[in-house]
Amino acid sequence: MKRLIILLTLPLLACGGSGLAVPTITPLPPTQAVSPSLTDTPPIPETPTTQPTLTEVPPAVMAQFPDPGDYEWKTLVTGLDRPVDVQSAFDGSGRLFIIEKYGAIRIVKDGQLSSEPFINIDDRVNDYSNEMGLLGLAFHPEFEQNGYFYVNYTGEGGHTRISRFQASGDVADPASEKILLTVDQPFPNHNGGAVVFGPDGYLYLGLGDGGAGGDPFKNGQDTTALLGKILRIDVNTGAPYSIPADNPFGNEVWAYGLRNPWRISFDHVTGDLWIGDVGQGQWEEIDYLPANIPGGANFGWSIMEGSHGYDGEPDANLLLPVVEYSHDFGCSVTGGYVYRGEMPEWNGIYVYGDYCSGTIWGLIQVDGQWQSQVMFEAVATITSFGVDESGELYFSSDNGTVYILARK
Ligand SMILES: [Ca+2]
Repeated sequence: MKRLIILLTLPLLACGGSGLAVPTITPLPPTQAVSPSLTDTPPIPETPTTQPTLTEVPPAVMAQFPDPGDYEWKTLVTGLDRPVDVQSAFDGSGRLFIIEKYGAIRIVKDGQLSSEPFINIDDRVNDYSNEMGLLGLAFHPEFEQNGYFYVNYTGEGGHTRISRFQASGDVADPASEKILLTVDQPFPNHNGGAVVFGPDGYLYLGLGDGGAGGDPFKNGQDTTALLGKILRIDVNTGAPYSIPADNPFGNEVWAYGLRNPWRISFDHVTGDLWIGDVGQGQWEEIDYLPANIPGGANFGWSIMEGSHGYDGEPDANLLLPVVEYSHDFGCSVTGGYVYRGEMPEWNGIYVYGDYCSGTIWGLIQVDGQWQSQVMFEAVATITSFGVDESGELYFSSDNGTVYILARK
């Protein structure tokens, strides 16, 4: 037991900016006039096979931010046990699915939290460390017909599992599990967690660099390793899946150089990919990959932490973040979503936050320049954002509550 405790403690000490590792609230800076620092539109990643096509500035993006004073985060439901993800099945049912880290998924419908879980797999979820547990959820694009959904959790030995389950109505059978992929985790932290279907129908997975601090095995830059990556697999062919022919390295890897991509999302209007990559000790970053860019983008870790040299110096092949903020403003970025709901003044704004400080920013691109602005401060700890079938925006908090963005 003593050996286990030492193993668990070291990585957290060695890595102040790790995922969900920092339990305390970081005080906000005295003034909120300072915005996160911005970089210009990122360079196009090196193209392994075909010529890239940069999309124009996404359509239907507001050129300015709404007055955040006109909005608030209203409590949707409370009393959850460490909710870490909010997802929709997009099956017309209007249900929200809330992950509880220990291993259950709960349904919220018409603002009511169901007493019976959608599924509970705590018998196989290993959540003995802060960044471990049931971490991510995605519904198959044809969920309404096939009932398939996919989860990312840490299981036996703390290793990552990507599994498929099948639902019927408001319940899913834990015995329906089909394990698609297991990835060994050398340390308890930096497990990533994101599971998202892309507009191309492939399943994208966010995996961290394996943990400890400073990427000791240099997984981020190793395109043969599955850690420190965005993976892309075809779950509709092959057994249990196949590798798309246009993956850049002949394996599951789609993009690399990531430290802990806890949350990623696609804008369903533009097809752009947004990544919140948790920083080491100083810089939290948002990465952006325009639609139709070929695979093989290198987001820099551990050569770079944000736009700053870590193991090395920047070069033209690295895709630097479109926005970053220092640990004066938080401790661990929680990637969000481009708002596509019913409030037109928010349309096209990418909303992201910080787990510790509870600060929530908006991010837009105007005339090719990125602009980010503090929209809300210290709402609550932010574990994940989520959207419903109408595109309305939510976030979950360690305090057991799920909030929805609404006009006052
Ligand atoms: Ca980076």
